[in-house]
Amino acid sequence: MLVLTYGTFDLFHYGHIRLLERARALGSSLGVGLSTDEFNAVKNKKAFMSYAERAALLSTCRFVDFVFPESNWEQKATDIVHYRAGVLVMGDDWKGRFDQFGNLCEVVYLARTPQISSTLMRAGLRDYERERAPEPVAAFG
Ligand code: C2G
Repeated sequence: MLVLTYGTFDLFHYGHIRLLERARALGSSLGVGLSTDEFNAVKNKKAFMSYAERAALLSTCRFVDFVFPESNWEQKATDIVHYRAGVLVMGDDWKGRFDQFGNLCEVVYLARTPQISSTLMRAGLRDYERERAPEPVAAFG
């Protein structure tokens, strides 16, 4: 049975991997609707990595069988029917938000992995660079 999930998956991290692993375990294959750069703008999200980069990373993940573009909120219904998905999985930060697809397939919300997110990683990388930045050379004069 096919499982579907959706997201931006920017700066691919173990929170994403744990979600994908548990989603995949609910069926026999997993498709990921990957938010396009344009749809991220609709979601008020600016991904660090392009759609192509995020798709390339996701495709290396052994829990993912295929990746397709997520361009809008509404396509989940047509995707579920088109791919004959048996389960829609999302992290529980979305709990309740996709129950309307319960008439097409099972909707499962999985616990989000704490203390990791693309936002935290960006902030952490900024701090890391700041700590490593060379001491400014004192201006002469
Ligand atoms: N996630 C998680 N644990 C984290 C971070 C993310 O379980 N520490 C899950 C999210 O709950 C989501 C998936 O990983 O199910 C992808 O997360 P994002 O890339 O942040 O996706 P999001 O912006 O929530 O987009 O139509 C649905 C949207 O496209 C979801």
